[in-house]
Amino acid sequence: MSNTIERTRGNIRVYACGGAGINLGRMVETISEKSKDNLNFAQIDITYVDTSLANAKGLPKDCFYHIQPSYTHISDREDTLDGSGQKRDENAESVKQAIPDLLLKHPPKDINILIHSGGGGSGSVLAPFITAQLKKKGLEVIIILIGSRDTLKDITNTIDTIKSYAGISKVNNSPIAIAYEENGSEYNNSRLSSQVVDSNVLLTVNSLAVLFSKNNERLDTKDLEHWLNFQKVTDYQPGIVGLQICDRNTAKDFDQNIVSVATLHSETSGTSLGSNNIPSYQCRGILPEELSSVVVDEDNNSKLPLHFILSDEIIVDSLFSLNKLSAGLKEKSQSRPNMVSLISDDDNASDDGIVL
Ligand SMILES: Nc1nc2c(ncn2[C@@H]2O[C@H](COP(=O)(O)OP(=O)(O)OP(=O)(O)O)[C@@H](O)[C@H]2O)c(=O)[nH]1
Ligand SMILES: [Mg+2]
Repeated sequence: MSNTIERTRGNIRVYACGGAGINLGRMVETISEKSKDNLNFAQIDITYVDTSLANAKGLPKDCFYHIQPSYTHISDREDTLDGSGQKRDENAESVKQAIPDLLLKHPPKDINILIHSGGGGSGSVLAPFITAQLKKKGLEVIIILIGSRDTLKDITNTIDTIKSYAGISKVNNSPIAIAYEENGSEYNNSRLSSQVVDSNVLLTVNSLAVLFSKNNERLDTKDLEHWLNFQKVTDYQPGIVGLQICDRNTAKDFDQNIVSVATLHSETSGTSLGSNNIPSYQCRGILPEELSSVVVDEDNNSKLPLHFILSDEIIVDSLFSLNKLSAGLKEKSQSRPNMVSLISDDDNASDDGIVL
């Protein structure tokens, strides 16, 4: 047995919810497999949850939780659920009732990451219900939300999902950090493909695994608790905040209001954000030497420090722009004349609607 002090390894539970969550959870599993024995990364356990089996093929049975239908009377019992078809209230009651059992079988860890889409009808309800339960227990949660503006339904579902997190934050008087990615969002005048979104999600989970490894010198659990629960150490009120991870180069261009930041650095990199944007709270940890040496750009310059920024502007800006788009689309559909009836009384349709 070693007679020196060692810290225990941090651990993360990923709840991969709904179709997009499951697809991304599978990718996270592949990358976390590579670092499964590396103490510089938190250990990641993934639970896949859905109302449907459509995305679950090949998953180990003990990692997948299929939401079962809720019923009050035995005669009301349905056999099984098979998706929500983008209707967020379709299975909401069954989802709500399943959460305690889900959390018993797949218990939360030090930090719980929920990955899901906003546009669908299952992950966008599952993840907020799980979050509500975890927040009630005072546990730490980070959301990775993939929004979409493909259709008006995607947009309104994404809006309602963001609003759900605002509601949970309010009810629990506790902040919720959301790393928001958007399929097809405007970025440098081009559209972000879902592959780019996927790789951003993987980078986010991988970086959080390093941040929560418990192996960054000078950074302890309380520092990270205060980073996420900034109301304990700043004048900011709890609410939803966007999480953005910036390195030394990208931090220079970050121009939104910073509420709190967790920074990983090397002995020589310093911890500054390199801008006039001074956060209300910053906690700092030294990245293990083995990892510091791989965080470099094309010219072999260190990209450290790495900043995990929480901003109250990011997520509100996204919500504002989705709201604007949805209002325009709704106005357009409502201004269309009523659907022209193709059948008149003269057509003499039968009771079945068949015109002979
Ligand atoms: N980036 C990314 N987006 C995805 C992926 N799979 C689905 N999406 C997006 O997620 C939205 C569809 O939501 P899903 O997650 O499939 O829906 P769900 O949660 O399973 O809900 P229902 O199928 O309606 O019951 C669409 O906007 C897709 O573009 C993926 O692998 N990567
Ligand atoms: Mg689905």
